[in-house]
Amino acid sequence: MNKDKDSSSATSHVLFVVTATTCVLFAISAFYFILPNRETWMMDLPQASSYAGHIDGLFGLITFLVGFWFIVSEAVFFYLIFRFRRKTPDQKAEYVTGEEPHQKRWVTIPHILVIICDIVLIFGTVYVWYKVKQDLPPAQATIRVVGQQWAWTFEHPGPDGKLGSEDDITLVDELHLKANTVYHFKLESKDVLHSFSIPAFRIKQDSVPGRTITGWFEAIKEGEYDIQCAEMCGAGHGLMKSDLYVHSPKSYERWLKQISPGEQALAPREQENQIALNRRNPGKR
Ligand SMILES: [Cu+2]
Repeated sequence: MNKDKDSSSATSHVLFVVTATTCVLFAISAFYFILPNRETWMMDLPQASSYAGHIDGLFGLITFLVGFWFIVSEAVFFYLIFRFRRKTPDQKAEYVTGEEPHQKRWVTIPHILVIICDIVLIFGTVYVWYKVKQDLPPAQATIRVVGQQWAWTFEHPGPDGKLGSEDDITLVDELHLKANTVYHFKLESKDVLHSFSIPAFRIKQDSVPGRTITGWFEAIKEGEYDIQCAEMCGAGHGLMKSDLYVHSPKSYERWLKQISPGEQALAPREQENQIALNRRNPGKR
């Protein structure tokens, strides 16, 4: 009988040690991978817009504050489990009302500290929200973005630099921007809700049928990035991937010259899709 109790208490000790070690290792590895390098913790996503660093800073702040309290609370939790474990086989659990002042302090003090952290987070959030979504710096160029099932159409200003004129360049699933230029985007939807998302810019904005939503971004790193729809918009939602090219001023001029002004050009991927469709339905055009 006593042997059984001894072995069950030994098992619970082993379980306790294994669980505690796993939690500690998990927390340490999470912090090891997350904190040293911001671009690493966002899974190697470059910070390609002027406000990407602000968004990442906010994520970092949330991770740090929540991570800190996670580690503290887990440490206290495991300490209490260990400290008040059953010491003799016939020991009964004690009923604690939690009404004594020294017991209430375990709730009130952490509560106040967590509320202070919340206030810090709210200030950070409002600051970043204002910067990204409410403050609209003057536009150096404007583009029109239209979502539909299941593609994005991008209208770029042509050589005259103005949107809504004859030389506009319309592309499907392909957007070209000039680096270090403040763009306003006019976002629309032809059918259902879509979400215009450029992860490298840290921007995500719903497009709503019947509304034109204005937003902004400034690309600060040249390169090729993904654009995707971030809202389930129907069976072909997964096909709504587009390509973003951020050019240097010279390469933008070159691209502008290459593409015939005013022509409704199909992006290469769209041409491929059309070819694939024709192959599948040879009779239909
Ligand atoms: Cu979608």
